[in-house]
Amino acid sequence: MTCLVPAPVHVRPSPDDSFLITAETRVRVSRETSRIGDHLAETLQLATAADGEISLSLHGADPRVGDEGYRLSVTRTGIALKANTETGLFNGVQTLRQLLPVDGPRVVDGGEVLDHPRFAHRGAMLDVARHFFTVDDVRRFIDQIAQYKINVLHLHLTDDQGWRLEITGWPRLTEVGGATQVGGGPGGFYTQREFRDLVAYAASRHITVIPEIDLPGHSNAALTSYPELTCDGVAPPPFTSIGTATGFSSLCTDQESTYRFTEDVLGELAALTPGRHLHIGTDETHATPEEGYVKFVRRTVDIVRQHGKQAIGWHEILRAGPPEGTVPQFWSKTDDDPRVAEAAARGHRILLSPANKVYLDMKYTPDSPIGFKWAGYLDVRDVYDWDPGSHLDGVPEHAVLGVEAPLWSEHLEHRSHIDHMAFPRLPAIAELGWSPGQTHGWDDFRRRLATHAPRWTAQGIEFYPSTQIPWAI
Ligand code: TNX
Repeated sequence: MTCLVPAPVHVRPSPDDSFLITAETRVRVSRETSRIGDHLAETLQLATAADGEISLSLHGADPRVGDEGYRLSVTRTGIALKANTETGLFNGVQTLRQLLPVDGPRVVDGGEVLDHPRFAHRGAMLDVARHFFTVDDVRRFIDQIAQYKINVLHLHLTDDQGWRLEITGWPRLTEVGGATQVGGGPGGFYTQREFRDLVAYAASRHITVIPEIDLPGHSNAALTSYPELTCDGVAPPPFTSIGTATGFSSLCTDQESTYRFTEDVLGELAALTPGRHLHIGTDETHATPEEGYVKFVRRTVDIVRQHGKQAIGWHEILRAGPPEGTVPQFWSKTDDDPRVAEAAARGHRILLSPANKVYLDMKYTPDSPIGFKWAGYLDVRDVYDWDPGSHLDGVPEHAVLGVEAPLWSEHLEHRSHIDHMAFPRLPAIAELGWSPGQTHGWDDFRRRLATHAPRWTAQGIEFYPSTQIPWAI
């Protein structure tokens, strides 16, 4: 029980009380717990039954566990998992999986765990625009992150180098805009059906998808597809370079055709998205005149609201003075941003993705084979050792919606690159989002993290063996 990541709120190990799972062990389920019970039984390759030693229950959980937490108790005679919701049970199952040895007899450490999250939003972002990743790649990523109690997958679906989601009213977005990527490869896109399936797959792992359409900048793929979105009516050529030069493209904010486009795209996106949030980008708009930016963002936030959703934008969105309920996603390297602090004081919840702490596309060290370094080298300790509750001046813990780790894909060509950049850093960031501040401690964390390497290997995750982690013990 002392190897869990993220660290639980309370753990009371009782080593003499361990439980041995055998082929005869049954998962006891009722009608209301059958979905999670089936998931657990499948994971452990056990059968379910009306009676059994491993029980799941939606009654009698400690009220402290809230909507996402759980209570797990392991004794010599069985394992009992209690929660108030299916999501709570799912999170408890992830803990239970970590209590099982990777191989050998399936002895589960005895004791009690009481657990619930620190922040509501514990996210990972995958950029499928710069390099396209297939539905299978994304499913695999979902399975990887769900184990660490990450509950949001933000998909960066469009950028200068590619448009990755079918929009039925605007087919050239994917026919033309989806047909390439960084380096000039063939790119790709998700049909609406594939996208719905992905959203449903994530939901089965209790993960909400937040789709991002990056507007009005980062839009070269759209402009290439539809010249009427530009101010001069001339379609620019496709952009396939790695492009640290960002912010050069913009939708024409003075034309009504732009707003018809935005309305159609966000309308279709809202219909595909069960979650509350649509991400509208709004970052790095150096090619958009300020007045046009403010007008565009206000209208676009309004469109999102008319479709019953709330807008998230990179924190530049605050320049447009968006209404309460709009979530700014902070991504700078500074720990002092007066505009973000002022928004927090006005009641906005802030999503934290500080580039110098959680950008998973940064190199670990100067020797890393891939990645940027503009926000610094980020080894495991750099991403772990900071406090989201006091990181930004004037943004107290209660104003923090959560923590999200972006994985930009300019340098990521294969799924093994996702593995390399996300592991072991993403579990460290997941712990910042879930675990209470008083469990935080580098020495204990690195010891716990080290024990996860055999799990990753068993799952085929090609992680980076950082020299900061004592892997051998
Ligand atoms: C900045 S963060 C960007 C992305 C790049 C990333 C590379 C943000 C809102 N914009 O467009 O991919 O840096 O690290």
